[in-house]
Amino acid sequence: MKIGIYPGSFDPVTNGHLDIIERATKLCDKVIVAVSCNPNKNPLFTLEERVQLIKEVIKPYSNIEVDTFTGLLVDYAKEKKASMLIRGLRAVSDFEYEFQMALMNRKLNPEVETIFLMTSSKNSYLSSSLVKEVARLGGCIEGLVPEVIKKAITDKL
Ligand code: COD
Repeated sequence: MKIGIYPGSFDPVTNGHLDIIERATKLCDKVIVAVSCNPNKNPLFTLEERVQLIKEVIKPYSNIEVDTFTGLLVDYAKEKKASMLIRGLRAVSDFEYEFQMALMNRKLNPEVETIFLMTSSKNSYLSSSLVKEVARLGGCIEGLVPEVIKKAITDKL
């Protein structure tokens, strides 16, 4: 069974993340969306809220799990018997960070391969941070996140 892990902060999940999740389900028998516990990032949504929101938006799919993890991603991948780490790539600015992380993860555990999925053009400018900033300043986030996430952001702010 091919298990892929899509790790991230997902604060909150956007249409860009969802597109990657959906496409990853075609490459893996099971996709685990793994939400990082890193508290240093000062997230808008708690870990539990982020998990719950992802669960809401992945309801139509049967081969996706949502989980949380602490510690090293490669250790979590080993524990879950995953052979792939799925990451999304937007502009060149993502590349340096993703490249460094992929090489470090491979050094830590050569058994796990990082697979990059190129963003869809309609989502190429989309990030959780920008969505939160636009919402905070009263801008329209219609079409950038699923309806349930839009409501959660509005309620939170
Ligand atoms: N289109 C396509 N892809 C997108 C889009 C979009 N619009 N928006 C985001 N993405 C991609 C990102 O490029 C990323 O690949 C993924 O979606 C998740 O994004 P984020 O921002 O929610 O998550 P990150 O990048 O903050 O997650 C970082 C991790 C939590 C994965 C990382 O810090 C980690 O692995 N931490 C665990 C500790 C560890 O093992 N450290 C050593 C790593 S070498």
